[in-house]
Amino acid sequence: MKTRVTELLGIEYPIIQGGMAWVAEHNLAAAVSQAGGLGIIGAGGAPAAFVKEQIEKVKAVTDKPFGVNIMLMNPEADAIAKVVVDEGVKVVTTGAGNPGKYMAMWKEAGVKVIPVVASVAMAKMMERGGADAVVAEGMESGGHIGSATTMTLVPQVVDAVKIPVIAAGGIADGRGFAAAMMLGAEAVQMGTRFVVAKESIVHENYKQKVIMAKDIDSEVTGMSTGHPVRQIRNKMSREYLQMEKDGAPFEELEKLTLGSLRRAVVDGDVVTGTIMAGQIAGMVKKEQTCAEMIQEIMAEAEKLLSR
Ligand code: TUI
Repeated sequence: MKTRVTELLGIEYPIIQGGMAWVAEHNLAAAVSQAGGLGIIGAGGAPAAFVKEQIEKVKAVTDKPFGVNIMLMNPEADAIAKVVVDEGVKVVTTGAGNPGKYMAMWKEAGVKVIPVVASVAMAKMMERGGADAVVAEGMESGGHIGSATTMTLVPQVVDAVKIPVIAAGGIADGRGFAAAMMLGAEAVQMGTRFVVAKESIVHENYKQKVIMAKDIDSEVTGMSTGHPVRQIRNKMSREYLQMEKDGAPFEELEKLTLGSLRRAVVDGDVVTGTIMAGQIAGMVKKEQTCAEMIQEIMAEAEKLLSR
């Protein structure tokens, strides 16, 4: 299936992997790229030196294109923005902020820039700044989210910009893929389904929480702090929401979640850790290889789209 996004990125299938902090490391990124999608290393809150190592590890196992996601709240974002240029990374996606100040440097180096946006205004600003495409991410997504749903955001962004739009949030199978295409998207970004991939190094406890999750098992913390984060409900999310309700100061809430994503992903602490996942977790039921996932989604989507 050819779209402007497959052409832009030189990939076989219009499926890109979300830049999930702690989750999207070299094994997952390489597997998605090898399977014909676009694998992404998620820099999350990691130091620049670590991101550089991850890039080298992906390069060692695949010649296929891959990208790096820069979470812009990372204090080392400036350094990581330079690392991607020095390492000759072909694609950068960004999250949780405005990558405007890096755009000229990346364009100069020939890096394809794909900011993740949660609003039409941000999509237009990114297009003006020279973005090659945008990911329009709905609030069905896991992790840090905006407030519009995928169903409403994607067509509005498609109408507002000329660059290709990649849909994200609530997409995990061929039906979601086909629906995104109907909304005008030219690729999809998926996170939650790839969390449970065989190649994903995520702790088995975390994978089981995603696999066992039902439709309404996620909730959003941090509405009051301006950093809403979708995660699977557990002791940590309940405690956080209770503290928010009680009017706890921002610093105290921050302290509660410090290191909590790592605790869940790496240590498998799914009680006091934060289990970031999208609403579509309710439909993600099996561990498969990235290639199996991509093949299954494309076969189903092609059948639906040819009806
Ligand atoms: O970035 C994400 N998802 C993320 S980042 C993340 S790491 C984290 N960990 C703990 C607490 C908070 C974050 C986990 N999940 N998705 C892309 C995304 N970007 N969603 C929303 C936005 C966004 C928000 C505001 C993009 C731009 C923006 O603009 C703000 C501005 O500077 O004007």
